[in-house]
Parts: sequence; structure tokens; C-alpha cells
Amino acid sequence: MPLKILHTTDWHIGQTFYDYDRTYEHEQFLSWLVGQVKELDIDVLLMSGDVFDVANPSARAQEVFYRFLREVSSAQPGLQIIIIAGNHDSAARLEAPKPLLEALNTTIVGLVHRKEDRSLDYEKLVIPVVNRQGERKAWCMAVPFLRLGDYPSVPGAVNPYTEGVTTVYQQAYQYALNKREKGEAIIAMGHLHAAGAATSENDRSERAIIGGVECIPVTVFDEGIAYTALGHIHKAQRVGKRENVRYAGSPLPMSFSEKGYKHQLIYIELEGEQATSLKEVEIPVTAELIRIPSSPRDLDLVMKELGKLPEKEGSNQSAPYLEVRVCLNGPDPSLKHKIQSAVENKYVRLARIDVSYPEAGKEERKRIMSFDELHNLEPLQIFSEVYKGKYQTGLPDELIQLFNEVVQQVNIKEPQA
Ligand SMILES: [Mn+2]
Repeated sequence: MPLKILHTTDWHIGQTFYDYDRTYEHEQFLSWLVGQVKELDIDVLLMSGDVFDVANPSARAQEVFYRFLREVSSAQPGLQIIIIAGNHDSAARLEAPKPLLEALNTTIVGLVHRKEDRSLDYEKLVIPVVNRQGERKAWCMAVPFLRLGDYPSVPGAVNPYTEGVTTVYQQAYQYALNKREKGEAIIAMGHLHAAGAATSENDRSERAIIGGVECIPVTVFDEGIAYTALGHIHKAQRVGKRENVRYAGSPLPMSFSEKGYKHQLIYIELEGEQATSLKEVEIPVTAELIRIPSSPRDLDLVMKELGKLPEKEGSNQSAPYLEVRVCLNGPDPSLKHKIQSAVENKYVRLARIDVSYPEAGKEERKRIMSFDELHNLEPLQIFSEVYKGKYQTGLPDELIQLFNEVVQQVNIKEPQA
């Protein structure tokens, strides 16, 4: 009998999306997940970090999480659960209920513990993995998101983060090799940005690690590791063309720029020391993210498109989130109101309005001004330049008049200051 593993990550429970509460979506996902664990007869569930969206999750968010743990454990007796902390989680807080969770066969690794001689305690990072009958089949290097001070400092390192993280994985692998008996596999977990992973252009939550400096080369995961379960990047993908090094991706859509994302779990079968089967399991999306129109258009056309949306019937808790994309020729202070009224009774939740203006032609290069010129600039002149830069047209007379009134008032008040 192969060992059956399910890999999931980046739940971000408690997340709000443009001020909309997503609890319902999380509950839908987690109850579906309980069903999958049972249906696929899973031995081990791996969760690769970002359980919660914030370090101090709300009581409601915590309830959703603990309810899931209880439900999945009673639906699938003997299931082992291994969870690591992500960069959004509080490592210490996530670990706090450890004594209770051990009774549910659940291991949470948030912190990197040290021994008395300050060396890393790999016994706490490398977890024995058993099947539902309690027979040991593998070892899991459950390495949480590593912060400064978690990873060892490598003397003379050019990039201390990359080299420190590499050291942790190398040492954990050595530890696992020493522990494992013939026929037992080694698997790894991580919450990090692997080099070459495709990120999403607008997803702020995966951007907590910035720049290429903190990328980890895929070679950090030894070829001898049967499967590496990664979290942090929200688009599901394999890394460095290695089928068995994977991001499972976020179960909920996280950004309007997601194109062709298939939200998924990864199902893995281990036989002996190898992964013999690997399958993507598509997650049903409760509330989709839609853009109308697909590229910015003028307001008349946008309003027509919005008119075609289906009417709201009953609850809106699984209605799609909507981004409206409008192209304007000038400012329109009533834009938001117009759009809000258009979708008021529609089966959507208005999340954002993306306004753009026609591209300026081949605009003349911005000239560098001399000190004298800067000194002599009139407020109206600056306002006029800014307006023209944004809307590609001159200031309307009405605005000039209003602006002059404001300037006058400011000038009158000035001597009193
Ligand atoms: Mn995340």
C-alpha cells in the first residue's frame, strides 16, 4: 500500500478582500477538503504555511481553523497532519496549542528551536511520518518560514539569507538520512521564494519577501528528496522543471491579475523511497474574481456590460468579486456612484474600480528646471501641468476660477500664521 499524501498551502484564513469578509469561502474550501481527505483515503496532510492571513488572527478565524482540524481528524481516523508556519503566521502563536494538537496527530512547526550549544535542534524539524496503521514510512523535513536569526550565519556569505537557508536544508537532510531506515522516503516542506517561480503582478500578500536577493535555488532540495511541498507563491507550479518540487498555491483566488490559475491540491503517492504518483486535484472556487470589461473601455460601454450582469437573488456570499475597468478622458467625480448604482442589484461584489486615461502620445521629455524657474513657478501653472499630465487636456475654465479662489483665500490667511 502506498503512503497517500495531500499537499495544500496558503489558506490565509481571516483574509478580507477589499473589505469583504471571506470566512464563507474558507469554510466552503475546508469542508470540501475534509471530503477529499476521506475520498482519496489520505494518510498525511501537509500544510505549507500561511494558515492565517495575519499574525494575530481573529477569534472567528481561529475557530474556523480548529474546527477543520477536529473535523478532518474524525472523518479520517489515523490521519497525520503536518503544518509549518508561513511569513504571515506568528510562529509562536501557531505553535501554542501544540500539546492539545498532538492528541489529533497534528504537528505544527512554527519556531526553529535551538539546543543548549545554540545549534539547531533538527529533532524538532524532522518529523517521522506514519501511515494510518501507524507504521513509519517516511521522514518529513518540516522547515517553517525562516526569519533572520532562525538560520545559521555562514561566515563570509555573499547572501546570508540564501546561504543560511541552504545550510538548514542540507543539515536537515543529513539528519533525515541518518534517521531513515532502508525503504523509508524523505519529504521536505518550505515556505520561501524559490528562484524562477512565477509570481502574480498584483498580489501583495506573496510579496512580503522582496526582490531576487531572497530567492532560494531549487538545488537546495536534494535530488534524494521524494517530494518537496512548498508554500508562499500563490500560483500552483512545479519549480525548476522538477515535477516533485511544487507550490500547491492558494485555494482562494487572491488577485485580479490571476490568469489561468488552477487552484489545486497536490496528491502524492510514496512507495518505498520514491514518489510513484503525482496528481493535481482542482479546487472548486466559491467566489470568482472577474474583470469587466477585460480591458479598460469608455464609460458608456462599461455601463452596458454591467447592465448584462445577472441579478442578485438571495445571499451574495458566493457572488464574484468585481473589478471594473474604465477609461476616462477627464475627471468624473460621480464615477464611483454611477458604477455602484449600476451593480447594486447585481450578483457581484464591487471590489475596485480601475481608472485609466488615454496614453499621452510621444510626450516631450520632462525638462529639468533651473533654480530661478522653480522659484518663479505660480501655483496655477503647477496645477495646470499636473492636470495636463494626467488627463491630456488643458484645465477647464471653471476649475481655473475655483483654483484661483482657493489660492486667494490661502494668501489672505497667510499673514496671520
Ligand atoms: Mn501566502
